[in-house]
Amino acid sequence: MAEINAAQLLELVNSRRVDGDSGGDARVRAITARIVGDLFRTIDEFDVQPDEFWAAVKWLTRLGQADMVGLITAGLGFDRLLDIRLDEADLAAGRAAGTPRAIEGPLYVAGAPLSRHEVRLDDGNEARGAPFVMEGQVIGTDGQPVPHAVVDIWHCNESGRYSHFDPSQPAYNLRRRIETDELGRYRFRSFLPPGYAIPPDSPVSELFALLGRHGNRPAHIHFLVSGSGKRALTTQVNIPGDTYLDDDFAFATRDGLVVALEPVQDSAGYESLGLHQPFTRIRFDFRLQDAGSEREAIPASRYQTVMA
Ligand code: MBD
Ligand code: FE
Repeated sequence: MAEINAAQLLELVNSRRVDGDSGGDARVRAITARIVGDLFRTIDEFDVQPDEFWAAVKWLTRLGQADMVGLITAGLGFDRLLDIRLDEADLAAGRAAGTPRAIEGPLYVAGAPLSRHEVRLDDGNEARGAPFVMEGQVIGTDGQPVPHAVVDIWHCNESGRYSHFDPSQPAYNLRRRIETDELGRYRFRSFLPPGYAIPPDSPVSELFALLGRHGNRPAHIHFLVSGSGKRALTTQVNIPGDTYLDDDFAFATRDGLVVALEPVQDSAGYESLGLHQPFTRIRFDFRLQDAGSEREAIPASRYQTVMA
């Protein structure tokens, strides 16, 4: 092959294929071509040296080996970007808003134990911090309750770590699903989780140090809510008062999702959750849009490909 310059190389990389004009997938080819072109230009513009390039490759390899790619996508804004784009598409389509969506994050695990109406996420362990109850209804954007909806809940432990990804915790620790009652009601008891911090001494913390950024998330609880004929909703609530409420490394704080904490003195009616003492309550209703298709109603994690 003849000697080629950088522009000719890029053209070759992006035009090669085995089957004449028919090989491969047009969309994948086009997106790959754009990304490769952008990186060629970046290397040129910043005069990236071989040692820098290979250090970056090594970093990506370590990032994948540590299963931390999902932390980087969140920290560089991609997760929130996809939500912003979905919000814009909803607005353009005139779809009723309902409870705002918020990023799933990389720490969801499907198949959490399922209970009816109420559950304790803290496994009856009283030593896990001040008790709190979160309760409310799953409703439609018309305000009508959604009976037998499923509220899938996950939050971190006292040290800010999530079960499954932290092998020291029991399976499904602080992960539960609740099926709402005939009035669409759910309630659960737990402790108020702390915020999250990216693991120190990790590929993620290395990059964040080089970017001069912190890797903290404010205290939050995740939800994946679904119900018959409704669009499945992935969201989070934030607990007020956190230092990082408006400085989330994942940019996920949203109006309407910062809940109020209500002190409750009288635990009457909450005995089935083991409460005989004052506790903190969060009241929150999940307003679900109508599903536009069967696919939209399926409570799928972001990694699942759902067939229509
Ligand atoms: C989390 O707990 C989280 O929710 C996100 C989005 C990223 C890292 C940790
Ligand atoms: Fe989280």
